[in-house]
Amino acid sequence: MTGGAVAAVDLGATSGRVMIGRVDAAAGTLALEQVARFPNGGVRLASGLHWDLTALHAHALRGLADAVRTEPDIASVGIDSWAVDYTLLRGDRMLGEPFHYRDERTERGVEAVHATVPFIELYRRNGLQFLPFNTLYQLAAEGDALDLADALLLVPDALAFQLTGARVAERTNASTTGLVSVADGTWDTGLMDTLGYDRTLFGELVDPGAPLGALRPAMAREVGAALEVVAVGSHDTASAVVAVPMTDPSTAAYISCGTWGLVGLELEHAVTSDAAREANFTNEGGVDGRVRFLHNVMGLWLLSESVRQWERETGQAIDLPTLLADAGEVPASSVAVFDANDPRFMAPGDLPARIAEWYREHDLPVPSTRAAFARAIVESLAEAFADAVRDAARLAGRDLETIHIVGGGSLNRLLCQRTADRAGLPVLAGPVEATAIGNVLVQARAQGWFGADASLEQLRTLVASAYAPRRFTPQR
Ligand code: LRH
Repeated sequence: MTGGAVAAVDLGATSGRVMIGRVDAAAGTLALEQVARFPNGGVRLASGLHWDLTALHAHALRGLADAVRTEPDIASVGIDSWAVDYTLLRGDRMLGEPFHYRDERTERGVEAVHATVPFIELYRRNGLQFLPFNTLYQLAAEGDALDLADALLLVPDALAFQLTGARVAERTNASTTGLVSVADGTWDTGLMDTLGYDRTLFGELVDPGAPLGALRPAMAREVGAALEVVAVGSHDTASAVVAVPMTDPSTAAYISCGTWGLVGLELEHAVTSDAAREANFTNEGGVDGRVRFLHNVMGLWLLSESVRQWERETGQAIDLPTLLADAGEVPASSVAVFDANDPRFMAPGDLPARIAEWYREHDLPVPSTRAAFARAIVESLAEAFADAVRDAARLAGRDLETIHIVGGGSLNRLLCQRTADRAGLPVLAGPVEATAIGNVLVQARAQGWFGADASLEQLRTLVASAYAPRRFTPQR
């Protein structure tokens, strides 16, 4: 058999979806059908900002039931989500909803961890850029809950556990915890010991493509079929990178642009030089043991959180396409670029006020209209993207010819064009659903539809033909 259908559960910070992916490797066809979409976001509880994993689980079950009704021959299910966040379990019970990586508690954790293991040493061991919410910092802020727990599962693993009973740690997402060795991709038990984290909390590492088992009987009844769950690149960015239609990864950069803009390269070997550490570049685990050498840029969060604030202020919905069209009319030269990566922009709340504060501190004019604000955000993101592409090329010693933008940001033409202009390289935009496509393709390969040893390049050839990218040529 060279084809069939699989289901992808793809959870993003603002929404989740269940998609059916239909693949025929021999015929060279690939198509996605969205069967469910549901909202996601932070929920404030007495203990801080959390995710509502229980609601996501319920939505995933309903979505899978819709998928089975639409396509009774679904061969398997794969789950991906944002990185770093986790649930603690005692037996089968979840010890509360996972904390959201934007919760402030992580600050305490950073101090505690760095007091025990300085960042230079951490980087040598795990190769990760400093992000205050990396799992190892969150754990240092857990307190007593850690003593009660007997297992820790990252979000996609936690969902897979609820569905199947498997307690595993998928490797690409595990690489974002800070507790996996960059040298060999296994749990760094020495680091766990030093930081006082019980090694037995962490599940067996599995690779994308590994079977995780069939739905528990109670779940199968709700879904209408005992679907098999298969590990994929469960870190959404790892799945997205699978679906970047790069013909030659040695001359291409990618930007996986959604809530975050993940800007970097796919490498065969990690780069953990002093220069890479100083530029805060990360070496996350990719599918097939590739390295995702990248830097987190704040991403479309800057735009969406600003829009949320304006909507809160006015009580009126803002139409994003109209706002972006208006932003396109504002001359780029009339707005100053701000530092999109300033940590003050991370927390939810009044983002335009914090951007205005940044401008005042730097004696630069604050944009005077919403359209000008939106333009400033696009220009600042494009500049941060171009900078990160230049850094990546320099740090990895590569000569780049193209930049691929995938994810929601690939629909933002102004952002794509301005990134091309500011980087001086052509941008190839799309596919928008790269994460779900990567999830689908890793399952399709595990089903044997591509032949057992199909490379990522073969999968990407299919992506390029099914979703021809839109080209943006640099204008200056
Ligand atoms: C993007 C993402 C990113 C992580 C962040 C927490 O969704 O997974 O790769 O750094 O969320």
